[in-house]
This record gives sequence, structure tokens and C-alpha cells, in this order.
Amino acid sequence: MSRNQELFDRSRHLIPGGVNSPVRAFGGVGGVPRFFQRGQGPHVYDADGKRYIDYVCSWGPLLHGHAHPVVLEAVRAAMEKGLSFGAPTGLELEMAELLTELVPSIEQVRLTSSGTEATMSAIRVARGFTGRSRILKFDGCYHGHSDSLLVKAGSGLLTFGQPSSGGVPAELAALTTVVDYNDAAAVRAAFDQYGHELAAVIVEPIAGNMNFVLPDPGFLQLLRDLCTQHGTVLIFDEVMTGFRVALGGVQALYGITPDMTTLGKVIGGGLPIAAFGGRRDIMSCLAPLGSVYQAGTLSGNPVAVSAGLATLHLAQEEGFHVALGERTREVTEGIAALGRAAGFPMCAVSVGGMFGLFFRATPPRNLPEVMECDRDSFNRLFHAMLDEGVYLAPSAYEAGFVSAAHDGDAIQETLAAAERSFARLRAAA
Ligand code: HOZ
Repeated sequence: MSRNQELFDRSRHLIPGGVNSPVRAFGGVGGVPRFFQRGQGPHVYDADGKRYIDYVCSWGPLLHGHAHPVVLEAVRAAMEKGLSFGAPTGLELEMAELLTELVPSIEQVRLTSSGTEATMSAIRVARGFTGRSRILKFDGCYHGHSDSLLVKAGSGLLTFGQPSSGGVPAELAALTTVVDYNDAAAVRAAFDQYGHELAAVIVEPIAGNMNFVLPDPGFLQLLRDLCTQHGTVLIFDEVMTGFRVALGGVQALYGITPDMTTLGKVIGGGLPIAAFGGRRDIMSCLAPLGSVYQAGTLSGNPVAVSAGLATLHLAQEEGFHVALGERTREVTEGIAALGRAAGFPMCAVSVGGMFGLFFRATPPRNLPEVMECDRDSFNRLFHAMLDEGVYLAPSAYEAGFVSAAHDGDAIQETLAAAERSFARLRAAA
């Protein structure tokens, strides 16, 4: 029996589903999850010692690959001075200064330990600021696992075919209005019906939890205009896209200024940090200044902040995101071209170090179109690539990630693996 199998069997007795976050269980693709014991650069090594080129990168945080020496050194230096104080530190101020400089729509920011806390808190602040209760979100967008946001959500909920979670009171879910991504008419209709009640619109400005879906031209501007007209807080959830697609996130790429932004993943460089921030007048509602309560013992943890600062400083290097975008395009367009050559309708979409691969001729614009993709072919490709030593996200509904450590060799190796994998898929068809 493989060590992965043995660890999975034992874990299932003690941990629900054997995992601490559902998508990891391989429920969407079948088979045995790989238990990793170490990572280095673009590679991860499983419990059986097998090496994989990693296109998950811890679901986004590892912008520079595994165990980058500069990030590790920053962690070591911070750790020597103490692990946690539960009191303010100069490092948190440094992080606040950097985030507000890189994302100018953020005038004030607060650090949390997870993206879920960041989005949950942003919604609470928006509700406190506006005195309204209803929020609007988009089908297939995932904003963490707080109650109000687990309605028609993406990520693991899609993978397991249950887009709205059990355990969420119907009364609370009723305050979440959901419309299709990129559906301008539906957004207008929702504002016509509920505009005066809407505290917030929350959106992944590029959606990364129903695979990877770009906003139509004008879609984000429409949200901006309607929110301004109705006094609704526009929240860009850039937990995934922040510092991944561009230094200033999607808002810099598309030139749209949200009222609030949530960040996570990259800003911790692999340790648990997230953030929410935005307009000063809105953020002033937070305790201890205002009535909206939010707190956390480990918020702004110095070791995690240090890893994040090192990660962000490395990303500030001139041309960093252009180079990352070129690598990502090379590998993803290459895989899609090999798929098409093998007779599969396929396309790839990528921005910076994030990507989507689709068994479909054209990029999907919303969740119904994502669901039209050929999931069986994805699952077979996933396993063929896994055998070949390439670790893709274990779900057809998750975005993929490339790091700066994915060099030419890793990309060529991936493409060679893809060619062999498609040959196997074709032979089995
Ligand atoms: N929420 C992540 C995918 N969008 C998965 C996190 C995990 O399983 O670690």
C-alpha cells in the first residue's frame, strides 16, 4: 500500500473526510489525495517520495515557489524575536504602509488570519456603514465560508455539487441576492428591486473559484456605477487575485476603484494572513473607533507578516508580473494547444500567475458555461498528469497557479507530460 493511501486511511478516522479543507480530498477527481512532505521551488514531494511540478502553489500564496530563501530568512529572523505578542508591532504598520501604497483604493486596512475573516468582516463593515442588511454576490464566486456568503458559492461547494451550505439559517441566506457573473441585465434588475436595501456588492473581479473567468468589458464599471448611484459598498474580493494578476490586483488592471478590498494568500507568502480595507470613512466604522466589532488574537502575527512583506518586496521587482504572465501563458496555451491537437476542444485563460484550463472551445463567461465543460476529460487529464509528475488543482472548478520558480525546464517538462497524457486520453477514447 502506498504511504499516501495509508495516511489517507488513517486520517479519515480522525479528520472528517481525511482533510482539513474539502477540495484536498480529491472528491471531484477521485483517487487518493497526495500527502506532501516538502516543497522546493516549483516542486512538491509526496509521502512516497514522488516529485510533482506544482500548479496549485498552496492555492495561490506561493508567488515565488516553495521555500524561497528570502522568505524563509524573513521568517527565521522574525521567529527569533518571538512568535506572537497580541499587541501592535511595527511590522504591521510596515504591512499597512505597503498595502495602501500598492493598492491605493485602500486608505485604511486591518489584518486578519484568513480570507474568510476578511470577507466576513468586510460585509459586516458594509452593513454597519450603510445600515442595510442585503448583499449581492455572483453565482460561482466563493468568498470564504461565513454564513452570508455560502449561497450559490464556488470552490469546494461546486466540486461537491452543493453550492449552498447546510447549517446556514434560511433567514440569513435570504439576505443574499445572487445573480450570474457577467449578467449586466440581471445586475440592473437586482438593483431596480433591491437597490435601496443593498449594503454591499461583493465580487471576485476575476473569478477564481469556478475555474478562472474574466469579467466582460464594462461589467466591473457597471457594478461601480450602480453601487455609486445607490450608496452601496462595492467590495472587490482580491484574496486570490491580489498581487497574483498584477501588483495592484484586478482593480489596477481594469482601472476600477472599489470601496473596499479583501486580500489574502500572497500577502502571507504561505503563512496565515489576510486583510480587508478601503475608504477611510467606511473603515472608521470598525471598533475601537466605531460600532462594528472584529478582532483576532493572531491578527497581524509578526512571523506571518514578515513572510508576507518578503514575498511582496520580491514581487515589486521591475517586470516581475510581466515575466510571470509570459511563463503562465506559455505553459497554459501550450497545454491547450496539445489538447486541441489530440482532438479535444480546449482553451486556456491566464492573467499574471493565475490560469484556467477548459475542456471547451471558448472561455466560459459564467457558471452555467463553466458547467458545460467536459468534466470527465478534465478528471482523466488530471490523473494522467499526476502519474506524469504534474500536480494540477484536484477539481475542474479551481483556478491554477504558476510561480516565479516555474522556470523553462519546469514548463518544458510540463508540456512533455501533457503531450504524453493527451496521447493516453486519446488512446483510451
Ligand atoms: N479555497 C481553496 C480553493 N479555492 C482551497 C483551500 C484548500 O483546500 O486549502
